[in-house]
Amino acid sequence: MGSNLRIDGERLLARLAALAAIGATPEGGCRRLALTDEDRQGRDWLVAEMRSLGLDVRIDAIGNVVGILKGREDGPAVIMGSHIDTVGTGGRYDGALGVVAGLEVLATLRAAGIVPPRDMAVIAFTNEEGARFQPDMLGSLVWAGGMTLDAAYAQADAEGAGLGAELARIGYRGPERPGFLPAGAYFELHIEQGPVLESEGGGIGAVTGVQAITWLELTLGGKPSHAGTTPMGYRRDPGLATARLIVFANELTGTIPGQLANCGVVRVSPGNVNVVPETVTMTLDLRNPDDGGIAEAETAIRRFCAELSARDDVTIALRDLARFPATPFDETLIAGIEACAAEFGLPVRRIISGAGHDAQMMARLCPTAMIFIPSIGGLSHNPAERSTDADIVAGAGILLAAAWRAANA
Ligand code: HGY
Ligand code: MN
Ligand code: MN
Repeated sequence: MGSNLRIDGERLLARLAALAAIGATPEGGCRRLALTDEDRQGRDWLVAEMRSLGLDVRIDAIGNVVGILKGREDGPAVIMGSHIDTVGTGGRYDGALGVVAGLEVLATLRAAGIVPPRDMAVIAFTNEEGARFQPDMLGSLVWAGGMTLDAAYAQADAEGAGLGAELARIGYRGPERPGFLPAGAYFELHIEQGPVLESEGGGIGAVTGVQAITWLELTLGGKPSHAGTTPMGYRRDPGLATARLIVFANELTGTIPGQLANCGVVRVSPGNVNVVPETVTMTLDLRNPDDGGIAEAETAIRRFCAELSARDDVTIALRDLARFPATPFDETLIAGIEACAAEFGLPVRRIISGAGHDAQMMARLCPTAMIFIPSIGGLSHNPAERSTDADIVAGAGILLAAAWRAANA
């Protein structure tokens, strides 16, 4: 058994389309921000699909949705997963692919009447994106014991809505203890979200690990004053300081090898055209494959903030939103993915992940690996995010083969 098992591509694509219809945006993408009604609808859909497959459906206290195919014996489960929440301008595949493909693997085993040696499961983790509540990968971080439930529940979005209250509001504050299902191995199928695989003619990515991520929130405080009557030399302008900080972070990417920097949020108060701002809240998303490099970038930014505060006579307060080290994946599982791709006659290459993933957290618990398929144009976190049906089906086939190999190891 095993080598002749094949997923049902049409069934997989139909489920992906059904999920993409939930929170669909006019631009052709998806908007299912964590713990919104759209996220709840996606969760309800997933639970119904899991139940239709006869899986044992469990919801844990941080809202992770778990579908379990019982195995013959007790023992650590082979888990597949990802997330169904999206960023505000999300696409159809980021996260959804890994959850729906995991479902397809279990559906394939069920349809063949196969009982795996030990439990196999698919998990949709809560709030992977970190777009509404920080940090990102929050549900898998709690699952892996890296954040307490109390700390997670206390997170609030930009409007002040609490994570715990929102989880209860949508009915997904479940009874299970996060991490209740012991994991023997974890696999995540995901779109690459970058241009590498496509630029090399396509194929499968055997992901070697995830780069380090640091998210900072900076609150800059000045003095609100009239934009027409206040001489430039008298201003304490956090808006100007913010602009200087964004340029500084960007220039670091030219001096620190592998360094990336993004400012995705700038909230100005009072936000009136004719008022020198009182406060600006901004975020910096720093990434680097090397822990030393990202630490160097953060140190430089903190030092620049001290200089900027004196220069522009503004206050600058920093708050951590996320901080995750570079995370390597399991060599045996990576080699297994390469072998599965070769058996399917698919080109495969090793690749590091630029994006954060729930696999980054599951790697704290068990041998973990990811499978990438190409993103058309390398585009993601964009409604135009697309992958070909052929790559989607091929990726899910590798997920089945790799997970089954691990289940029988
Ligand atoms: O931010 C990330 O890399 C992921 O999309 N949450
Ligand atoms: Mn993702
Ligand atoms: Mn994402």
